[in-house]
Amino acid sequence: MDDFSRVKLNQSEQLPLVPSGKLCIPRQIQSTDQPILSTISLQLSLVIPTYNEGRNVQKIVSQLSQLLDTAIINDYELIIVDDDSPDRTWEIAQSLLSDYPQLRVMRRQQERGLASAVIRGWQVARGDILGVIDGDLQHPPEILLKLLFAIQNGSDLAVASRHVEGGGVSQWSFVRRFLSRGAQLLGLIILPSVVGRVTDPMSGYFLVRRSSIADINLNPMGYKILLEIIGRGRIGKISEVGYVFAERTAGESKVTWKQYIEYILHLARLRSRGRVAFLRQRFNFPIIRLIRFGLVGLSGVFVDMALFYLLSDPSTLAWGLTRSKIIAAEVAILNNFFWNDFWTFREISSHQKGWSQRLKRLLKFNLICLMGVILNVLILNLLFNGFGLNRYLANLIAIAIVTFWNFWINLKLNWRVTEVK
Ligand SMILES: Nc1nc2c(ncn2[C@@H]2O[C@H](COP(=O)(O)OP(=O)(O)OP(=O)(O)O)[C@@H](O)[C@H]2O)c(=O)[nH]1
Ligand SMILES: [Mg+2]
Repeated sequence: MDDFSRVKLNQSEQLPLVPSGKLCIPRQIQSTDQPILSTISLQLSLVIPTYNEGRNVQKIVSQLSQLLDTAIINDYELIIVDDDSPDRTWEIAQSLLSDYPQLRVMRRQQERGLASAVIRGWQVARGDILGVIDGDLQHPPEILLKLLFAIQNGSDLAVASRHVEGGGVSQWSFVRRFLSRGAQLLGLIILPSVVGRVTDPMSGYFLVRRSSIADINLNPMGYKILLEIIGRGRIGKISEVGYVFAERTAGESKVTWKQYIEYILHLARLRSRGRVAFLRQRFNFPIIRLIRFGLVGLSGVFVDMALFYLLSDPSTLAWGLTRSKIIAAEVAILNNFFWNDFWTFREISSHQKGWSQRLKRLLKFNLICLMGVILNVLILNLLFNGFGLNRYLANLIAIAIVTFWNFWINLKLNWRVTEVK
């Protein structure tokens, strides 16, 4: 079932259907709500995300329509994506439909958030160029034609920027300027390959070629859709056009501290994606499982240590060293097996249920761990006696190698998928 067959009808039949499922933009235009129009390809689809912009919506639609009618008449569409605003922005926008034939209005009731609103709008878009502009008149419409021109001239992405010539902010306080630049600096540190490609990575005003982002699963957080586009898209040439970010004259800002947190999480997500995806694609390597395996191993060290103390310490049971160690190690192995079976390799073990199967895995796990101990001693000896390495460093390297060995052998021989499809 594709994203467009799982659609939900809006209350008013005039409103386009709201796509659900993955945030993936189709390469081919496949809007199902207007089958006759859907075969027509337009040059530009501009999404205007709104939340409580009832006082601005008429003005922005009128300004954008006037402008685009002079440049690409009947070759564009404006898509308002409203998140069921309490001020009924969607209803006000809907009342404009008869005056503005290029306008479409989407009312989302199941999802929230600026970035996903933009993508939902692009999913029903019929244009070859996709764009976004704020609905509060802070983005000057005139710039749009320059952005369009840049794409027509070969750019994959054209960004309206406050930080190139002709750009700026009107009356921002010192604190807001500081936060904005601070966020950019943080972005440059965490994700230079993405954030460093544009002067204004926080811009919410840009155009992008459909082919540059089609068929990619987008996964943005909160506000910063541009980061997602540069981070995941196939973006070659980028152009920037300066603009002055105007002050709001009506309506309220939705920016809160939450957006700053989401921004940092988004950067982290994009960054780890790069690495994880690289490892996964190049080596088909289950990196997440290895991380889990490592964490479970760490928990085993604590179990082993605690029990070893309880059994062997003169102040507690004062049992013999070897006996205590064997028991502590075995309990740690049981602990590790439990977590690996229920967490690290959950998807695999859930297909091989039953106590006899589980017992078999436990015995194999024990055997592999035992081989791991032997390997550990061999490597330790080689590094310490053979290469003269510091004993603790040698032990650390031995532990790292053996953890990897344990993981790999367990993956290949123990928690392996045995069913034949
Ligand atoms: N659909 C939708 N639109 C949103 C949401 N949050 C904000 N918007 C719209 O996105 C645009 C930008 O939001 P603003 O709150 O103006 O953010 P900003 O322009 O960065 O900040 P200000 O300068 O404080 O206005 C506006 O058109 C908002 O109405 C949301 O959750 N859903
Ligand atoms: Mg705004």
